[in-house]
Amino acid sequence: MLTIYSSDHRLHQGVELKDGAVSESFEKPARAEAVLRHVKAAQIGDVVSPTSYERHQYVGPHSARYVNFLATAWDEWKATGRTCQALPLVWPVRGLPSRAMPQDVDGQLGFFSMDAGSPINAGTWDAICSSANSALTGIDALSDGMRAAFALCRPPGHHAGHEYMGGYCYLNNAAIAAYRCIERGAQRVAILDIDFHHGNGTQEIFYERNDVLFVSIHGDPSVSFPYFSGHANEQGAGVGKGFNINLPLPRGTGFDRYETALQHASVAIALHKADALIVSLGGDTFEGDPISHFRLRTTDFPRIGRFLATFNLPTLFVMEGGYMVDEIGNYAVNVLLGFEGRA
Ligand code: OKP
Ligand code: ZN
Repeated sequence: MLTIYSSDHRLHQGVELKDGAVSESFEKPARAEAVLRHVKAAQIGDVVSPTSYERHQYVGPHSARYVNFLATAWDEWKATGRTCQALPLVWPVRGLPSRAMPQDVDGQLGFFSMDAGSPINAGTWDAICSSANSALTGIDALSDGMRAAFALCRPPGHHAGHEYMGGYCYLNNAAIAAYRCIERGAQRVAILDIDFHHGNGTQEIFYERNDVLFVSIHGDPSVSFPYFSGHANEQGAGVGKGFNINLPLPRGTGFDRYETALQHASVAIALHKADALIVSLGGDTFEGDPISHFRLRTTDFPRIGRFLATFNLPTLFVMEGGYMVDEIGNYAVNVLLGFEGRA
């Protein structure tokens, strides 16, 4: 399987607010490096750098003004005399009357975010472009006839919505790939999100569409991030009604229950008659993940991969979360090896 990876992800190293203090983000460069090491050790296939794409490839899934904000926020922040990372600290929550875009960067940071989990620094824009471009390069390989590819994206993307960043995400790599897939001629695409966290951004972007099916298996949002999205009754709207399927599972879920959800997902994906499958792949369903609450074991990951292979679709794997750095590569690559029938 072809892997697409750029070392430009290292240009982005974030902070997060944890236990009342600023600390190094769980979403750090060592994650992608660990996955790359496992890709090489398992000899999963060639590793190539992403092609570069114009910024308009991100517009559609995202608004032009949001993409422009991401591209310019660091310079705007720097121009105010600050050298620390830029974090949002105020949000237009329900009850506040204005939805007008503020003029200064502090206001815009809140306007274009869902939480303070996506800091912006000097290298963020280049890193997030390399991540999105990896997904675009992967989907182009599929459109050219390849059976499967692995976009080793970092930062992740599935929490990023049409006009907001959050949850370590900025550009929604899977959604950008799905748009491209349709641009390249696909009629229908299915996105299966198997990161521990609900892919709220991907859900939002395709909520009113019937050509892109979104199915997500994740921790019940009543007790898990992102809290405000991911319930089973969010089923899509307008012509998209029925084309958004959330399968929330309780804390402590192990493979038995997980497998039942995977089977539900596979039935929906088969009915959709998709031309391609995009898998938002997280390693944070593992029992040892420091910020997640499922209990999948090492041997469960190849089983997931073997099961996904039975869908018989051109498949792009897009890396999302997974925070047990020493192990994340192991789980991600074990899904791929299972998919290829090698584990
Ligand atoms: C991103 B992905 C942890 C609080 C939660 C955000 C989690 C984002 C997960 N101290 N922070 O879906 O893996
Ligand atoms: Zn996650």
